[in-house]
Amino acid sequence: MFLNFKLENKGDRNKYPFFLLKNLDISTSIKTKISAKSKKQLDVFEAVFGGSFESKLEDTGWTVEGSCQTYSNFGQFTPTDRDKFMVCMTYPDEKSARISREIDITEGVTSLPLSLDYNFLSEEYPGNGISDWDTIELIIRSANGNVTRLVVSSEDLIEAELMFGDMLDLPEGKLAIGQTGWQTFSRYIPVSSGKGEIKIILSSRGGGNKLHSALLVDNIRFAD
Ligand SMILES: [Ca+2]
Repeated sequence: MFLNFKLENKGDRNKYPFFLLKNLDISTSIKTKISAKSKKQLDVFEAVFGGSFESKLEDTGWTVEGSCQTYSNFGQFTPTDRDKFMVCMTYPDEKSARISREIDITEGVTSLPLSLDYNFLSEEYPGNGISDWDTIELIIRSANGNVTRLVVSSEDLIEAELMFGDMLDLPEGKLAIGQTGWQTFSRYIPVSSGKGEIKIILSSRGGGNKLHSALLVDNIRFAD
């Protein structure tokens, strides 16, 4: 006979999940296995990680360099998860903007399913006649020093036809841009246990007009 129980925590830190077992006669032993990537652990992690950017970046442990902050809306763009999202930009003529934070990987975990939603906006778009290209990077450094670095440039995205021309509707007026639209990035990242770091960087090579480039990010989670 097999009995399967599913235990889930939907993200409320103040309510611990529990089973109430009553009048259950089990004549054989019960084996339990709580995976290192269990839903409960992931939700608790999310509650302290601030991956949905609902609070000020500094209040949830993110370190900010350059122009990155949380917004309820940016131009016509709104969050993909809950009420706020994060925007880094290189307005008016900065070379880079980045956020980073420590991640503490549980003993025995060698790979993390990392997902996030992003939209890359850039004035470096053929329709604008600007072509000095900007890049976005996602860097995960493990406690053992291993680094996973994923980079994509506006040039790569335009060549792959993954960026399309649009107008950014700012309070000061409309601005011609290219954008990827909201995309979900999802990948298993090799990690080692201990304290590592996650870093997201937007960098620009040349000058822009008004916006230069912006990277919108929401819903960083450690789940498929
Ligand atoms: Ca959010």
